[in-house]
Amino acid sequence: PGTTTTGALRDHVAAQLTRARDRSRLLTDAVDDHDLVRQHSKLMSPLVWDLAHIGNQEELWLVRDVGGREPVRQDIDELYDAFKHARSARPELPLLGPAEARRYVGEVRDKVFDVLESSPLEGRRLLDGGFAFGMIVQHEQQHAETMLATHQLRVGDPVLDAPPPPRGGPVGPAEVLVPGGPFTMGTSTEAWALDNERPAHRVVTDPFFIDTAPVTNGAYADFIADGGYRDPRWWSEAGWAHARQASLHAPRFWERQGDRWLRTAFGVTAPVDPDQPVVHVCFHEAEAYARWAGKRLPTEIEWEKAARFDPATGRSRRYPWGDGEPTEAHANLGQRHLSPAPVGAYPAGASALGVHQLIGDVWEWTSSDFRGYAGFEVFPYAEYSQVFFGPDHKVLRGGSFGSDASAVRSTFRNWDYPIRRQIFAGFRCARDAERDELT
Ligand code: AVJ
Ligand code: FE
Repeated sequence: PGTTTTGALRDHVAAQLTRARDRSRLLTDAVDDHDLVRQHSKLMSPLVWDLAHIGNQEELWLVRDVGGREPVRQDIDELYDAFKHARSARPELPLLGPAEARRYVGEVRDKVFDVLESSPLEGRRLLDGGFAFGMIVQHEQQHAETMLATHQLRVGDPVLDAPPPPRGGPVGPAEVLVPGGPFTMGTSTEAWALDNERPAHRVVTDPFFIDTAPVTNGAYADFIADGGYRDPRWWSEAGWAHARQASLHAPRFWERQGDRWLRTAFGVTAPVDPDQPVVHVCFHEAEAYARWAGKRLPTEIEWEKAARFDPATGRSRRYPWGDGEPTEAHANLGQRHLSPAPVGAYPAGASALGVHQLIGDVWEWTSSDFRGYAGFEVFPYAEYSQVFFGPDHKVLRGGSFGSDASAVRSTFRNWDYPIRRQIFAGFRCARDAERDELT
């Protein structure tokens, strides 16, 4: 790569770092100091912890490792190590205060721009294609989504604002047939892909049907009205036990008013929009709905095939719509709106097979446990992915309205416990194709 391409990459990295920081600032400047330091839910860190943790990760990887510079604040590493203190315990720690945290992340960022100026962006795997910088951009954007989830849990007057999502539209048939056979899953070429997305590998599937759109609030309300939460037939044993113990009866943030459902989002209470994808359901609720509907959740293999496989060429695309980066026309991403968009709002974002809204709107629960692909290699640290592999975490795909475009791809894998619902998670259904349905 010559100086021009390196220069262009450097500009790209700088722009992405700045965009991520603008968002962190928006999310932390929107509330007063009291709201920054307090705990809005036991499931979440205080916002001021997320902010300084973002700076600390950036310091560890870009200032110290890539830059080889002296530490900015080595004394606080332990406070902001996510493995040292549970989220619920973080408010009691001697954290940097709001002003100190802001000063700290600013100081780190100044040094990072200096490191970026002199970094060759090649020569070492961590630097190739700007990977280390891309990893830190994605880390900040992932925490921005987490901070957005904290805002959703915060009680009080609205402090965030965004235009409503675009109108819905037709999506064609309710489900499409994905042909059986091989496709390429994962990636070995995407510069900023994280270790768990690698390597690219061939996977063979049976033919299956997948819903063209995520399950809507309206459809989910039918499940509730049909007594879905009271009927153990639809639930796994673990799901039923959890639903009873946690008194689940509707998605989180829904509230019954007379004969209709209201939902509160970012401090605003309004009737549930029947055409928007359902959000804030846990894996167990998604699984129960699917069984009630006579279907099942897709595996993550099926989800990725529906998103990437182009039957005309046999190739896997980078995104459902092709290889080009997401635009406003393709997907509801980046907190541009404060809710999922109604079904059919993104016809330009449909996959080759005609599946809509795979990227953006809501994270989609899959039936798969989080595991490394064959050939998985830890890179650059085991605590990003590997320590979470196993049966305790379920994979989610596609990103939400709160995910930034830099931190979601058709290969991107998110994971969480099957009981979690504070994340922006919904789902779509799939089913096996019967022999007489194969065309
Ligand atoms: C990939 C969203 C599960 O928030 O725990 C942030 C991302 N990793 N800091 C998380 C992450 C380290 C991670 N998830
Ligand atoms: Fe983190």
